[in-house]
Amino acid sequence: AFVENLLKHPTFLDNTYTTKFIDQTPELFNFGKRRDRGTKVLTYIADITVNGHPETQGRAGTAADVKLPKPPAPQGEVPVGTKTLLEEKGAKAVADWMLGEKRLLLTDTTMRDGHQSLLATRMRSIDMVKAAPSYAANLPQLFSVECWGGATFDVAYRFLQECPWQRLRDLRRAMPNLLTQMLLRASNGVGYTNYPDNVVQEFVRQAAETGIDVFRVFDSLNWVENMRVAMDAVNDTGRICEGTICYTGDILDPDRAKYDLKYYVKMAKEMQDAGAHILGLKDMAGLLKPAAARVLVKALKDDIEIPVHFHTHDTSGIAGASVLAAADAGVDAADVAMDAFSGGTSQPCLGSIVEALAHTERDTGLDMAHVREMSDYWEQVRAQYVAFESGLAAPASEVYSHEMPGGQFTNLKAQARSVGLEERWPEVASTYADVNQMFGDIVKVTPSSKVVGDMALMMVSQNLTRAEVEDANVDVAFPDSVVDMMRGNLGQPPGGFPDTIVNKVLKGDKPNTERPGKHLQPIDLEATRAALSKELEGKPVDDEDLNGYLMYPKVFLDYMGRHRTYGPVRTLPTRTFFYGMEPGEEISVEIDPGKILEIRLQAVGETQDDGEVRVFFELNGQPRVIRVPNRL
Ligand code: BTN
Ligand code: 3PY
Ligand code: ZN
Repeated sequence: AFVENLLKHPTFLDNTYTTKFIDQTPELFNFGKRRDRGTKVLTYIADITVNGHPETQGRAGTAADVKLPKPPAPQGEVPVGTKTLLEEKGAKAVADWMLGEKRLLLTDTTMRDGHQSLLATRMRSIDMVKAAPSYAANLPQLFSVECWGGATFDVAYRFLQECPWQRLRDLRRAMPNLLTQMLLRASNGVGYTNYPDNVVQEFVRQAAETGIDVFRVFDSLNWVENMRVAMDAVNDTGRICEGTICYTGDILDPDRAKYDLKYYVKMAKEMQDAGAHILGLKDMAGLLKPAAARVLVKALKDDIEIPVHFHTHDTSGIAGASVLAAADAGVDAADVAMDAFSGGTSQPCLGSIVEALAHTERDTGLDMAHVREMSDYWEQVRAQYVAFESGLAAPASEVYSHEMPGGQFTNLKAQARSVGLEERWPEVASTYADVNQMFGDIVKVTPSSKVVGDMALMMVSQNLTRAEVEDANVDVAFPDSVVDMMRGNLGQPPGGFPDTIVNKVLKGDKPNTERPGKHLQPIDLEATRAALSKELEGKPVDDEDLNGYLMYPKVFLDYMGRHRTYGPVRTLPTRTFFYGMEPGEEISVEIDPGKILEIRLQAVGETQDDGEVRVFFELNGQPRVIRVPNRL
């Protein structure tokens, strides 16, 4: 193919060939460009079949475990839902409607926090988009479907080789009557550090345009000052702003007085004054025990006028009781995950909450037959991702001592394992709690939770105690993320960071205690678009791609590079994506709406002298041979 490209190149035909020609003409190597998408997708399948997928290698699970999941059939016409109300009457009307509902309203988190917390965020779009029409038709009583934001944005590009915007567009189209919901880390966007204000604003604008209705906005240090840019941007779109307080500590414990009832009620009022239509109560680690939930929700309902939406995690096994206590105290909405994606570090079980409240004042109105059908589908979906299961087999009451968020707990455990600290997990957990105290007892949620985790792993691996870290005479090499946070680049926690640790980390440098965005220059969006287009060899850059690049420049470019080689691999069944194909196997791939590729793997050849393997396919009945390197 190289020679073919070379011979056809206009410069070569022109006789202006020089020895520098190859160096100056990198597009010669862009074989991808000249290939059709069918060939690209076959190349991907061939590569995975021969070499395996780097993400599933050495993990539990085989192709034989994985069957094609079948979603329940949508019943009848698409009924009116919450999205209909937003479109007809606006965001404030949705909030007023929530206040008037007797039912406990439910958000289904399966497509976001459910798999983020249980399967390292690895659920692929195709498995979600297939379920969406059944959600629209069969579960119109849901308040919203959380399906975007948090870690899903990054993981889509980085590990799943798919575009998060396309996922949102496809879900939006398939669920026209339901509110879509995302998790937004305020000035940290869907990333791990503060972005310039105009990047945050542009991201929110695009998310609304592509399909988000409810924006749950939180700050990882509960700093209201640092939430206004994102909240204002949401309100500018006319969509629903869920201004969110993150819950930590224990309001019933006099020893944790920093985060007491007064603290939360005050922040809730600030959220209301800042323009929130709904108050989010985000218990990311699952620390809000039932008795405390009753007290907190009652106080919030007494003192603020906007509806309250409760989010928790079932890490300790008791979150269902907290949701029921909150419902009893008058909470307007709660987050739950479909049965097969619930429990453990995920949300409490949707079906069980529906059943628990049936025939009571807070009856959710959901149809259990449809819930069960949908959960059956999700069970089949979950079975496709065994390679990403964390192995957490039972409830973990230890969460009350370390306070790790649901999404981080199993992740940090895996990280500890990968650096050989598996047996020392209890130390990692208690050091995490020590680091929290050393940092002044802070809210721990992405990205602040990652900083605490980085510090804890470093201390355990280097056998450092808190006293040693704080000792001015002991030299400590702090992780970059810790230095960044102490400089003030994630903002300020209530009361600020303690001087002892700031001085030690910054070696006497002064931290910035103002809002980080105040000091970040706005990005020139059009110049960035032009530079990106050049980087992509002239490919036009639309607003979605520009926003992807602004959040994650390197991750986005790597994704685009692979996309040029492998094409729209998001259309492959999950089993094929992670395990390739078996000889004799046939799959159908809808590469475009209505355009279906029938792919049959005939045989895999021996590795040749040049290290390549020929893989024999039939594509829509025509024989095709693809050569891929054997990299094993
Ligand atoms: C990923 O980034 O890990 C997922 C995308 C797939 C990368 C492809 S899989 C085939 C080829 N082999 C590799 O090791 N990487 C690429
Ligand atoms: C995220 O930011 O991804 C979270 O889920 C925080 O709880
Ligand atoms: Zn969560």
